[in-house]
Parts: sequence; C-alpha cells; structure tokens
Amino acid sequence: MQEPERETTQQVASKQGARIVDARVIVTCPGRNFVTLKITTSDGVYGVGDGTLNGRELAVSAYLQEHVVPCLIGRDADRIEDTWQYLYRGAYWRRGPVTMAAIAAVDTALWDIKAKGANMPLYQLLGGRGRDGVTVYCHANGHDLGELCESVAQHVELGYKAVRVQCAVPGVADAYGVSHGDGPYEPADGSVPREEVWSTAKYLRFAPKMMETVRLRFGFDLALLHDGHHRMTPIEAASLGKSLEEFRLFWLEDATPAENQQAFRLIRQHTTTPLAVGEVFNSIFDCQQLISEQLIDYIRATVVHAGGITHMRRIASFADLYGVKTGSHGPTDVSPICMGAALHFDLSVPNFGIQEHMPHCAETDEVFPHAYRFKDGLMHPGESAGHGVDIDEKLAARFPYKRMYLPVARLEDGSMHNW
Ligand code: GCO
Ligand code: MG
Repeated sequence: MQEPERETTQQVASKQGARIVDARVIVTCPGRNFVTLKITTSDGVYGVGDGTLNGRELAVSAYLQEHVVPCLIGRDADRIEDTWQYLYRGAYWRRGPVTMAAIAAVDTALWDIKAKGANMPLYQLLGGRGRDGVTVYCHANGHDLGELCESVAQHVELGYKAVRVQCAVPGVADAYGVSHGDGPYEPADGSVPREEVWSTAKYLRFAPKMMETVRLRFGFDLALLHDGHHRMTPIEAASLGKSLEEFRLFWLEDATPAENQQAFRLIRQHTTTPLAVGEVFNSIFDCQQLISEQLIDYIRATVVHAGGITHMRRIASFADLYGVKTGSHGPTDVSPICMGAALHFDLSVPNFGIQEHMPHCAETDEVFPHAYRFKDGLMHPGESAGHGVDIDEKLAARFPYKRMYLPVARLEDGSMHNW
C-alpha cells in the first residue's frame, strides 16, 4: 500500500486556527529608536512585539524583514513554541543579540495574539497572578552626593520602594549612569559614540562613601541597588562587594563582564553582597554556569533581548531550581511593548525578584499607548486582553529613525575599556 503523502507545515496550518497573513516591521524614534513587529492573523487579530537593540536597531529590522517575515506568512499563529523552535533551530546560526531580539519580537506578538484570542490579559495565560503587583526599582543619580540624595528623595516621594543609585565620581570625567546635561539620563546619546574617560581606582574609593551617605540619610528600609556596568576586574569587584556589605545592597549589578562565567566564582568567594548580571544575555546558555553554580542571585535577562516570553519562562524555571530570582532589565531602550510583556511575566513567575523601571518620555508613551500603571512602588500590567500595549502607527511615522550610539569608555591612559 502506498504511504499517504506527508502534509507540509503550510497545509497543516491551513486546516487549523488563524494563519499569519501579515507581518510588518515599524521603526520609529519618538525620543529614541524602537523596532516593533506587528503580526496580523486571518481572523483580523493583531499582536505587537518589541525587537529593539540599542544602537543596532536596523540590524534587527533587516533580519526581521528579510529573513523572518517571509517564513511567517501562512503559519498557524497559535503554534508559538513551534514557531520559536523553527526560528531558533531553523536559522542554523544560533543565539546572538540580533537573532534573539528578532525571535523575541515574533514571540511577544504571538503571545499578544493568543491572549487577545482568549480575551484574557497575558498573565492569566501564564498561570495567573503570583503576587499583587510587580515591585520595580527606579534610577536616582546626581553630579554630586547632594544631587544624588535629592534625586533619591524625589523617587521616594513618588512611591518607589527600591532605588538604583549612581553618582559622578570625583576626579573622573564621566561616570556611568549620570546625565550629561540637565535632562534625564539616556544611554544612547551620540550621532557617533561619545568617548568617556574612566578610572576604576577612583570609583572604588568613592563608591562606599556614596552608599554610606545614602544610607545615613534614608535608613535601611529603602532597597538600594547599584550598577557597576561591567567596569571592574573580578578582584576589583570582589573588593567593592566586600566594602559595600555593611550598607546591605539589594544587589550589585554587572560587577564584571560575564562572557567568562567562572569570573563570578572569585567574586562570590569574597563577598555576601548579592549579585545581579545578564542584561546583555540572550540565551539560557549565557547563564547556565552562573545559575547552576549559584554564582549570582538575580538574572537580568529580559523579554526583548532573551528570545521573548517563551525563552524567559525557560530561564526563570531553570533559575528557580537554584534559588536565583529574576530582575529583568527595563531601561528606556526596551520599548513599552517589552515593558508590558515583562510585567505579565513578572506577575506570574514564581521566582520573581524585582523589575527595573526607567520611565519613557512623553512622546514614547504616546506612540505606544499602554495599559500598565505605576502605583505605590508597584507596577500593574492592566487587565486589557493581550499584553496591553499597542502602537499608534500614524504617530510613529512622524518620528523617523535617527542613528544614535551608546558611548565608549577609555581609561586615563587612553586604553579602550568597557563602557
Ligand atoms: C541598566 C543598563 C542600561 C544600559 C543600556 C544600554 O541597568 O539599565 O545598564 O542603562 O546601559 O540598556 O543600552
Ligand atoms: Mg545595567
């Protein structure tokens, strides 16, 4: 007897739920650049996903347009896991920030569509609320300690229960996390990369004084965080962690670059200051050793840079086995779409730790109308069906892409360093 001919994926898809009939990439710059993927199904439902990669936006846009969109048309919009695997395995060239941001954009849009189809907020599909709201931390910074304390006070006044503190370092031309003018701090700020000059030795002398000043003024009830932004060697990071122990940080972030995951062993041996890392990670393999050896306390991966909701759930489940909590990256360079999706993830995931929240400017908020809200130190994703964030395409078209770069850093002798 003759075997019946195998159906192609496309044929199977046509017998099932809604098919993807359109997928479009929208690049807009309402204050800063964002890459959005909008997917529409044969039922007329659409979903949106964030694919923004700060300073490399058009690489993701081209990847999506040329290499992903043609494969999406005709696929069953319900098969999120299958589409994820298709794009990940199917690329052959696995991982990497561009690929994973593109996959994240598709994945987030498909979860949005599925939740809209179910007429539920996304967190319900992910298992429902694990908590009342999402604790977020904000950024306080200053050109000196007085200004920093002012900034902390303003954020406490707004209701934040957790604050990241960054300050200009005496004798250092440019510290990370401090604005260059009067406006709010925005990382990508140059039409070519601005060159900053950095001294780790001066920073290490100053950082304990900074934390002491803030603790003396605000006491120990406020959660304090600090970002080392990849600038220390492991032994420098170990010594900073040790010197900050008495100030009981919520975490010390990106103490040293983590391409070499073993580097964190050395830091861990010397200090009980909690460690967070992973905002530049894009896959579970980037944190496999860090998590399984319990070298960190918080994993900073986020929806847009780590393969979407699907892959973030996998990372979180793995981290949960080892007592590592989530602490997703949430600067202005993730779009409100990523922020919305992240909040649904945060609300549902058992080992949630904290979520970063750096508010967007008014133009960005207008281009991306959203259901999420901040109240009394917590964020709430809202009850709209889907992830609750949309894009106003007409308005978006009024803000064309502008090439913008993150700065680069040099040491005082002119050597290139990590920014
Ligand atoms: C953070 C980050 C950011 C990055 C930025 C780079 O902890 O929020 O370190 O501010 O510098 O995301 O694009
Ligand atoms: Mg950081």
